[in-house]
Amino acid sequence: MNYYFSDEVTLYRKPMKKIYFLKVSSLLLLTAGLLAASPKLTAGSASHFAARAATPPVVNMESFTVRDDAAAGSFVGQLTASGSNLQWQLADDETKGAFRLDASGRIYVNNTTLLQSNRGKLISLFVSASDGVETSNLAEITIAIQDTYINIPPTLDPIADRAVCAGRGADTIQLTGMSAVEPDQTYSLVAIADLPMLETLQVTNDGQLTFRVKTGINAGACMVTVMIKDNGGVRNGGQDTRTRSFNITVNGIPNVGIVSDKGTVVPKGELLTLTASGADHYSWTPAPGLEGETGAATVTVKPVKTTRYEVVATNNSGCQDTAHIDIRVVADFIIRANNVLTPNNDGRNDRWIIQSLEDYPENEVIITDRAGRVIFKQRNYSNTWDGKLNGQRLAEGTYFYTFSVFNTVTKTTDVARGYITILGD
Ligand SMILES: [Ca+2]
Repeated sequence: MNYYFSDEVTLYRKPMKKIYFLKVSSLLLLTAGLLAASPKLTAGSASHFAARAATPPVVNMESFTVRDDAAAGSFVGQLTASGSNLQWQLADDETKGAFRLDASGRIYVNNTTLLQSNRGKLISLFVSASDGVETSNLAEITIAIQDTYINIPPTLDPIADRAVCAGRGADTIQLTGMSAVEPDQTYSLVAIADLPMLETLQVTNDGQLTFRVKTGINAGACMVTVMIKDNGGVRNGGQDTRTRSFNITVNGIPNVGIVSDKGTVVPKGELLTLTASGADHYSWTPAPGLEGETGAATVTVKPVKTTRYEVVATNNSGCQDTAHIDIRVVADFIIRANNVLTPNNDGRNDRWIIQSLEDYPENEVIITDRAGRVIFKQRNYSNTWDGKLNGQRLAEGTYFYTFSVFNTVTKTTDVARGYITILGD
């Protein structure tokens, strides 16, 4: 057997291929051992031997390319070497199994997963060819694994425009349709607004978009753009992003007021008209004394006790506010006075006496008979009426009084009504 090693053959090109170096070291040791044992060989440099007889095959240094999406069994290339009746062997494969080499020197794709995991790389196979007598040196064959991957852009459903009412706190939109498309990819979401109208704008990767309009912004609109980005890259014309935009419109809330045509302090049974303003639609809340239509700006109420009337007001943009008005019903006004007169000057019940009259300054007394004729009328009454008209005693019977006094607290006139019976001796 004759062996030939040439200094010109660089077997191991890359520093990373320590494993091959080790293998070749053992190969060299093995070769050296064989050489030492052979009586045909002359002494010489360990790496430089002269051939005596047959020439071993020499593998042609070739490079091949293969697409990363090639199917298992796809033909990659045919190796060539000098010599004939060659038997080929694969000594090592940098991909640990993406390729196989048949005995005739044909390289095929062996494992697509390994092939794809090496996409974009230039990998090495180490091969040798034997003619049955002589075996070639190990030769490095390089294969460029083309990266043909085209990333499909991620998906995100369109996002509907959103209208919000000013000063209403945070709002949340659930985004839908997020996908990187390729199952081995992940994605992330970001959102930006084109105008500085939002105090917060956040989107989580599960699609919860939250925003809050800045305090003090009562009207306006901005456009929010959401971008989904996957990790598939953009090489070979692929796309890794998609954007969706939508508008946020801020509508003002109504400034609602209520007025009463008779003020807010009324006597029991008073009929009032309440009118709300500041919005486009109104809905009065049912309450005692509120009757009839409750869906108009104006309602009539007849409270029998102090009552709060509330209205929900909505403007045409759908923003609402509420307002209320408290109608205070003053209690019935009662005076303490004798309701019997015996005008005989005996000192008892000779005059109509109102107790604590000094508490009612600015009063007026009117006394009528059954027919409604005014018998007596006096401003600032002083407990003097003696049941007489023009100095003559009135006929026995029932007479009616009206005692009016201006209430300085309620700014209304309190009226007490009752009857007085005039008896004879
Ligand atoms: Ca994708």
